Amino acid sequence: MNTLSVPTSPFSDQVPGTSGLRKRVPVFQQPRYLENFVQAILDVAALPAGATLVVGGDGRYLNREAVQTILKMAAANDVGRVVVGQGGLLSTPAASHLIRQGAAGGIILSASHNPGGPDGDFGIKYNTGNGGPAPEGVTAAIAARARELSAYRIADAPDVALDAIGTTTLDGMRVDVVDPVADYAALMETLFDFAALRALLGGGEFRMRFDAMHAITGPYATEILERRLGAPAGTVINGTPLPDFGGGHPDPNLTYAHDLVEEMFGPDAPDFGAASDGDGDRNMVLGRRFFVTPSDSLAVLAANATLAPGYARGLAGVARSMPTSQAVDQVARALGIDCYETPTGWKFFGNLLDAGRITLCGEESFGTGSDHVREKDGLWAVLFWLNVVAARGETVEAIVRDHWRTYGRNYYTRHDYEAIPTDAANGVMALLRERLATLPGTTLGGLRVAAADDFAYHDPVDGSTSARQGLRVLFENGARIVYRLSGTGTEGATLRIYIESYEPEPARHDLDAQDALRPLIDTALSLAELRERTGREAPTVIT
Ligand code: VG1
Ligand code: CO
Repeated sequence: MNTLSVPTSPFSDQVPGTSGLRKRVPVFQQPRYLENFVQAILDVAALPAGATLVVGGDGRYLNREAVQTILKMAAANDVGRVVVGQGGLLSTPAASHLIRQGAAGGIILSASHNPGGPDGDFGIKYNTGNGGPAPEGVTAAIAARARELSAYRIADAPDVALDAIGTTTLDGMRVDVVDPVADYAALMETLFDFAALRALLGGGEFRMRFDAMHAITGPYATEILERRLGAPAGTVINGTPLPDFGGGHPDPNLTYAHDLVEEMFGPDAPDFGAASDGDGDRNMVLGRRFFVTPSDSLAVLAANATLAPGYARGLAGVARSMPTSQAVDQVARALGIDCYETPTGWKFFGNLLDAGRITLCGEESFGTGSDHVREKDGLWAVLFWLNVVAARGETVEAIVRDHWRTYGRNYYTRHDYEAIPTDAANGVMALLRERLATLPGTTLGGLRVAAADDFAYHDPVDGSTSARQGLRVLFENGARIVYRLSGTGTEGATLRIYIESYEPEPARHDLDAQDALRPLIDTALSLAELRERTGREAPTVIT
């Protein structure tokens, strides 16, 4: 054993946010920065001797170097075995699945939808043995440990060859370099009707496009959609993962997935379009000249779940993050199942999934998932949609419009104000907090306020409470305005304003969401004194 104990001192900013520690690449390039955080993770994880750890990332700039460092530190900290994706690559859902195959935990390297490259973002997070992001208690313990570190342990050993599949050893620790796609693809085959999907995609009539945005889902989508399901070559675009995502912003929404959006809204649009994000856990689904909001997507999948073999037995329950629209609540009511409302971030779904209380869950931020893993899963959602389309023999647009007729339409939008000065953002939130108590019973923009609060979540499984999870203004007609500060940004503060209204009347289902929500949007801006306090005239991104 050639273990070095390297003296170190803490960094003041190693506090995980909504999904792990995300910082700009130069921050992670500081000597000892990554090592400190990894040591804090390993100390808190306290894996039993000989345990297995899964390691992999979305391939962004620094991924390879970070994987080598983590392997050497794992060896020095008595980890028995590491399972690592070939080339150091693993999508977040694939990593979750591998952890669930018997590992004690995993370290995932990703900053998800944030840009990559030398000036982009990098990130690292710890997932526990259930395959899910560490719960708040664990991330808080990691932050506390990082604040008191005085040394880290690392093996003085050569780099591991990551490009060839097979087993090697690193200073006594076993390292299995595995195909990042194989196990995940096999899992998908157990959930969806691959015969029906093959008939749909290989039949020559139905055309789809999948935009991998030069991020991690390229190899997964190519293997599953083109090789296993027979979609024509070229179905997957931007399919080669690049360390800087080709200079793009690997965020599957109408703003950043421009190649796909142009084609899907163009003259010869395919029947189905989809995109995923940097680490493969988000999804956007489009029909021909038709955008499916992530909130609607969750509701439609819940309503049609039994059409997919993996969900034919029905749903135990569903959950959505608080800012996600209440469309899925309508479906749960109709099905007579529970619907849970959790804070933003996938880690809050873990207990509900583990306890068998829910089968499907999702977030408005293009995240949908189920109990098959403990992360949201981009390609899974796309396959689920294709399964529903194949089973119903209808277009995406027809399926969604039919859904609205049955359940009503939840008009929904999110306005992001990115990179505003932290003081201004905090000022807006403080003002709103002050105003909350005075709002119930008053009328704003013609609507009566039923309740207003700072959302707190009481986990029904472990009894923990998570407070200050977003400010809500709830109107009597079911409309809502929600304000939150992002916990994934790396520059200034990002204020997110989520706006929703419910429209049961089919004759009014054809409006553009921005038009339908305009009065509420104006109310949201004036209540927050947003223009006055930030100088911003318009949001940075609208989804
Ligand atoms: C955002 C989304 C949240 C999501 C998180 C991680 O967090 O709003 O719903 O769970 O990103 O997704 P925030 O704190 O910036 O609002 V990913 O695909 O970036 O891991
Ligand atoms: Co992601």
